[in-house]
Amino acid sequence: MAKVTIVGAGNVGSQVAFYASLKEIEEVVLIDIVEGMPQGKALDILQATAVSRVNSKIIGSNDYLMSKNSDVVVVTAGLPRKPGMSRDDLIEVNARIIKAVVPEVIKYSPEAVLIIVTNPLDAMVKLAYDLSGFSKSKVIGMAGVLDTARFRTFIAQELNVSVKEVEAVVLGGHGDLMVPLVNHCTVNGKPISELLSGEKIEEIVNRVRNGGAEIVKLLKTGSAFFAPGLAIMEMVEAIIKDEKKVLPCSVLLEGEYGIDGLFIGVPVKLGKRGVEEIIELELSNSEKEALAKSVEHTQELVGKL
Ligand code: TXD
Repeated sequence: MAKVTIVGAGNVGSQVAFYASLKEIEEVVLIDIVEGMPQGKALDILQATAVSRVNSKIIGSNDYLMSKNSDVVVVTAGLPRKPGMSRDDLIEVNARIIKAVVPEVIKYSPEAVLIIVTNPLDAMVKLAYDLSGFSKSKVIGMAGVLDTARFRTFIAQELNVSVKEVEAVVLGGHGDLMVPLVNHCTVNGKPISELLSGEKIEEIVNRVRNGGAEIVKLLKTGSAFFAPGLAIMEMVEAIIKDEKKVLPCSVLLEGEYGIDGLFIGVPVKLGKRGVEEIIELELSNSEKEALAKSVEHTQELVGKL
């Protein structure tokens, strides 16, 4: 059975801990620098498991010792955006936090798979990978599952169909240049180009690209956390249950999609060993161009580290 640690007990981290506890993962550890806060949230979650009548062990702590020998460590420590900010504006402050967190994590869990969530995502996961010395299969960024869920939501809303019938995938960096793959988006197996006008599709693609900012603007304090929390949970489950599920994640590419040395969102097979395969999809010329733009931007961002 598995042990999962979540570093950063804020909005996203505490959601992940909550979902993980309800799924009866053997041990869930929630860590934060704020004294008392992870302990308080862990106690609250533990009492929720009593309501649900599930047996989970959940511990809140300020001490990384409690994370010892985790199978998966999720890093959500870091500042979220404020209205008007881009994810990239967080690079300096969050790089400092990743530099403080990753050495502590790897000291106690040298065999873990790391899931990085902190923004700007593709730069932070690259930084975590460099700091960890882990193999590339064990350092993974979460963004694509969330961006894909946003794409599916908007398509289902527009066509008034069940979201279960919508299949989609979003590639690229987790920023305004992300690439929702229109040619791979289907409803009940039918391509969306047969169901929606070109303008409507473009409108939806733009809404997906700005999906995070739309929520930040509404919330005024903080950013999205329910969908991100569940998206992380899907990745955690795929790993600890060795599901071999294909999910879009930010991973180190070494030649795949013509990209080398950068973490970029692409579909990967997740299992016990982390990233077990990178899936290369056939892209149209316009999708290739859009991906190249997103990659170029990520490259610039990583250059600022
Ligand atoms: O798709 C995605 N990848 C994302 C990313 C989706 C949603 C949120 N995304 C990013 O995750 C967001 O832009 C932030 O950079 C992180 C965390 O977002 P969250 O909404 O959870 O932020 P909070 O509520 O402010 O929580 C951050 C917590 C807070 O409790 C801090 O005390 C803690 O991080 N923190 C630390 N914990 C441990 N160690 C250190 N050094 C530390 N610094 C801050």
